[in-house]
Amino acid sequence: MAIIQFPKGMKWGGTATASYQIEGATNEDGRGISIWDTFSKTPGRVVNGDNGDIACDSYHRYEEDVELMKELGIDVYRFSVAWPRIFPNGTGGEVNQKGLDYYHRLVDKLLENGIEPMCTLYHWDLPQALQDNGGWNNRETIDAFVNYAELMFKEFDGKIKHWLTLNEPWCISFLSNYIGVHAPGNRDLQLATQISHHLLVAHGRTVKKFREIGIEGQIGFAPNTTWLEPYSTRQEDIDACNREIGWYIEWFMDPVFKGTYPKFMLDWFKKKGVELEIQDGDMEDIHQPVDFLGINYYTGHIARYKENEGLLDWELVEMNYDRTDIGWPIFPEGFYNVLMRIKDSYGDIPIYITENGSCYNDEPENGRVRDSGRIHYLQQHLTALSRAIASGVNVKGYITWSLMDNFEWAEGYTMRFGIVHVNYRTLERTKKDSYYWYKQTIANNWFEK
Ligand code: JSK
Repeated sequence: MAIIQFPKGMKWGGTATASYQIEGATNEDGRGISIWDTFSKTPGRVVNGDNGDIACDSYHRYEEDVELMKELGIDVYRFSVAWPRIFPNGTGGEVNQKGLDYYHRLVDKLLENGIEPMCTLYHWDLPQALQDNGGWNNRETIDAFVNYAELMFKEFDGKIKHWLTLNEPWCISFLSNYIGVHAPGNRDLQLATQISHHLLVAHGRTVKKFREIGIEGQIGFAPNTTWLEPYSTRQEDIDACNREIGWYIEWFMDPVFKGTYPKFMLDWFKKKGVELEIQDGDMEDIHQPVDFLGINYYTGHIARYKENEGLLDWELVEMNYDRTDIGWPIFPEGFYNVLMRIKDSYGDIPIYITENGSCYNDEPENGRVRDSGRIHYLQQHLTALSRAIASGVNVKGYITWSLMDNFEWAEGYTMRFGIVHVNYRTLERTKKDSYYWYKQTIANNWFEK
């Protein structure tokens, strides 16, 4: 038996959302079309042809969802705003008041229940009208984003104190435009890399705007991370793993914290034929102090060098580690290593774990969901987190993904990450065993295993 204890003042949270993953009501109250509406309705893109038209119907059931959070005892709820609910065409003078009203209802309900809202401005639902104009490859999208962010800051000043610009910029750029698995589904390394730069400029200019207009609160961004441990001490294994990690961590964090791209990654992109266009002032814009850093971590593995035509030059070595139901190896040491690498590179920046969680597809039996796999995963990763805290990583809070099962992007409704089960036919919510375990852990600020 061992007790894992967390620091006093540690904030506990639940994240349900990306807007598109839970809200539904895609045709209501003037919401515009997003790239995920288009993508999910394109045959072959999403498992079973699933889409977010109904999802968890949180647009209508948010009060019930806040009740679930209240009983859980969380301090903070991380959610995202659907840009096309605010500006149906992405930009222009027309603000859709009904879209704003929804987020006011949600935020007010959270505040009434003593739950702090943490708002992500961009969690992947780009207005389709902007995509039709080149999307994130067009620098006009940067201006449109800053304009939308400014409106949100002013509208919710005093209510929302924690803001995130972008969720998982690696996914927005490379997964969506190089690997082609997420919307808009391109497969072009040059395009994807240029988009990663535009995203960083959009992030930096938004932070600048936040300071200029003097908004009360804190702002950061939430990159996703992974860890590959080299199979051997051969230099080529070490370098290949380092580049994979650097693709997520240093590529996105060095510009923000140091004002430069990491040379080892620039060299690598160049070798693969990428020519990055950086305009005057871009690096200064990106290099804005942020108040905190969000970290998303799910998985890692062991890998070795393997020559490859594409960007990646590694292959996984099957270690027969346990995997979650989505097939991702359970690798809590990677979580610790990621946090230590960030501390070594960027110092004591306050960190919120903005996502960490697991996919287990357990169904209710007689009203109970026995998701012991998820509890085990949480125990392992919270123990890794406590190691990082003991080693001086400045962790302010932990937010699990996800409050409830929802639309898992290209996997549709087949992959469940929630601590609350959602029946997608009846939309009934059922608390899983992990919900009760997490509730107890939050109440105690420790757990025993
Ligand atoms: C989960 C990453 C934000 C929130 C959650 C999916 C993801 C992913 C999913 C990589 C990926 C697929 C598949 C193919 C081939 C080669 C969400 N987080 N989530 N985060 N990331 N890969 N090479 N590296 O739902 O909305 O890749 O990859």
